[in-house]
Amino acid sequence: MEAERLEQLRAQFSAEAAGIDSESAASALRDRWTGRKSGLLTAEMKTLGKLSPDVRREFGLQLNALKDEVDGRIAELLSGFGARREAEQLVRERIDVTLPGRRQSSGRLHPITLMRERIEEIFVSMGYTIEDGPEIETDFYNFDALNIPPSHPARSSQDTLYLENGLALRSQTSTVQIHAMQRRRPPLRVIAPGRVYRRDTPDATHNPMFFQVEGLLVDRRVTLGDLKGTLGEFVRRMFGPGTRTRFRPSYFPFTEPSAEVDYSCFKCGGAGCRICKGSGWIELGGSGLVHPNVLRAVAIDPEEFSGFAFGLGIDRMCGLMYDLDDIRLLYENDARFLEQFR
Ligand code: FA5
Repeated sequence: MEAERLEQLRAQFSAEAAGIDSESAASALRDRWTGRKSGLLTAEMKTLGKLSPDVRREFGLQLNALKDEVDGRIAELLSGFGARREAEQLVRERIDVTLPGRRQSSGRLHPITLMRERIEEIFVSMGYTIEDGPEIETDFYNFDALNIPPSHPARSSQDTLYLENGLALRSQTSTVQIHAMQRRRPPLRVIAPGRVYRRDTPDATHNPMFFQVEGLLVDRRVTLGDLKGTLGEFVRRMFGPGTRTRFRPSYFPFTEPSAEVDYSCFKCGGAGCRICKGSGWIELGGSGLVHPNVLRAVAIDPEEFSGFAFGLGIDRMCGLMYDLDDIRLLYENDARFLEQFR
């Protein structure tokens, strides 16, 4: 009777185990057969107490053997499905370590910064130091000390951006000439790159805020020849050894004599092209010998000392060098534009 019951249970378990097709079904099978509370074999064990001692021992041994078979089979099923799940997961989450990594984008120096650094390198190698000055100035630095008379149009609010209390944004780096001569006594050679502000209407060659670099050298017996030699050397190092300069008479209140400086086009060498608009020459900036009144404003004796000064526009240099159609691009902060410069 008990032997029959055992065979029946074994056959039933085999049939159920054969139909198991998932890990969760295998877990459910385990609960159904060996679960502590309501497992079929657990219930069968509980009936042992009602049997006679001889039958109980025999049936008990066989029931335990069946339980071992059931446990073994269920463990086999579970580990089979577990292994399959792991294998599937490995395939699903496979990482192709041979794929190239994601490119990290790093910042670049702004074209104005690149140009300023090239200019600084050239002048520093010629013994110049780099000077700095405020962007907000009083009338003394903006005009008086630079020999700009009270009636001069540059003082008008149409040209200069005034702030409160008579202060104004500097419209040229020439203001740093005054600071430099107040800070140090001659002989001195400085360059001063920096931002300047003008009430200019923006267009392809004008920004209301742009960069200039000022140069100033004060010593004994400085001549126009020194100025020409210095700017000539600068353009040769900047634009190539064959670059020539030309000086055209001009007027600035703070220099006498004054000159506009041009250099031969770096693209066509002077033959005439799109960059130089067919003239063969490109404007570099203003220059001249420091006016005696400017030296007097900072208590330097013009009988003993003389000097030269120049002021160059960095934005336009940048525009020409990088062949930009419009220098306003420099301040639009479009990453696609800025990424191109090194
Ligand atoms: C001056 O600013 C004088 N301070 C230069 C100078 C210094 C003369 C020392 C003598 C001695 P100017 O206004 O020409 O000069 O300007 C110089 C350069 O600034 C120009 O050649 C041009 O390259 C640049 N520039 C002028 N206005 C603008 C603007 N709105 N946008 C971009 N660049 C400009």
